[in-house]
Amino acid sequence: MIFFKDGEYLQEEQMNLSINDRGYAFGDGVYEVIKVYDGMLYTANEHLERLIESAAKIKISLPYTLEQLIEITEELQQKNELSTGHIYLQVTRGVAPRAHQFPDQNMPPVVTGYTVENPRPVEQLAAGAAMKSVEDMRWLRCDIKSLNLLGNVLAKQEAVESGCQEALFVRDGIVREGSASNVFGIKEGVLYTHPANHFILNGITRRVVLRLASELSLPVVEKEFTLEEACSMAEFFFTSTNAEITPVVTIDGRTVGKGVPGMITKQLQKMFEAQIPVLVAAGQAQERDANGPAS
Ligand code: DCS
Repeated sequence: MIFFKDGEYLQEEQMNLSINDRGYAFGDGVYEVIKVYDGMLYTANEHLERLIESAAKIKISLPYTLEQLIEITEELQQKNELSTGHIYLQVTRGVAPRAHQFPDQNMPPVVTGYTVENPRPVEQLAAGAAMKSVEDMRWLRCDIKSLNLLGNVLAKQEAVESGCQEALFVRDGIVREGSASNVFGIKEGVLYTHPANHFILNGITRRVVLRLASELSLPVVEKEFTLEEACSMAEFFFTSTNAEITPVVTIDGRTVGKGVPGMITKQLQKMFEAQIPVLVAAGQAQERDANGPAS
């Protein structure tokens, strides 16, 4: 595995991270997870723009332009021959003796990255998942993709311990998002999701789903809804870079809709697959094979 650190591509044993890295001491940094399908980056621009935005929101000035970040991401994919999986990029405020305030001198941020091979979760995409509601105890800047994930970690653990695949954050009675995903409900032909404000991360997959809904002429309402309303939706699903569009079949053990992935959810999954360029190419190849050699 080849890692990226501050402009260099290194073997694991060459990776040298400081105990005084503010990411390690305070979780003082931001990160991104970028999907790769069959060796091709998916929505990398959006992810890297969000990385720059997240860094700016916590007053870290990234030492790379968007173009340079794309180059780093591509290099990591190529050097590790990553087929299907993701690229993890992290930026911390840098290295300085431990003190809460920003370091006096302008420390350069520490930028690191690596790749992870992982297949699409095809079984869960087909069968659906169970969610468990958890009190949202995170801070109020959930729009920042911060390294501080304690609230998310504890929520996910609670969900897993109850035999669920994902946690459903509820704050002030309102359903916000998953521990590492956004959530959507469908009722009477309308798609509902939480507005993109400081209570949630505006997911890149969320944005893709909103585009697909508009292609499908599916009305979208971005507004708050309660846990009770979530449970009474005809269909429910969560979205993320790795989970794509995962149907939800139960919330807190209560059946959602018919207790199987919903029709519109399945339609959105199909459209999602169709817009992954490589899957489109593979589909066309299959069609060509079925129709005999191309003329
Ligand atoms: N909300 C939270 C809290 C998340 O952590 C994530 C992604 C999302 C929503 C969905 O965003 P994307 O659609 O842009 O992925 N979490 C990343 C993570 O930590 N691992 O994989 C994705």
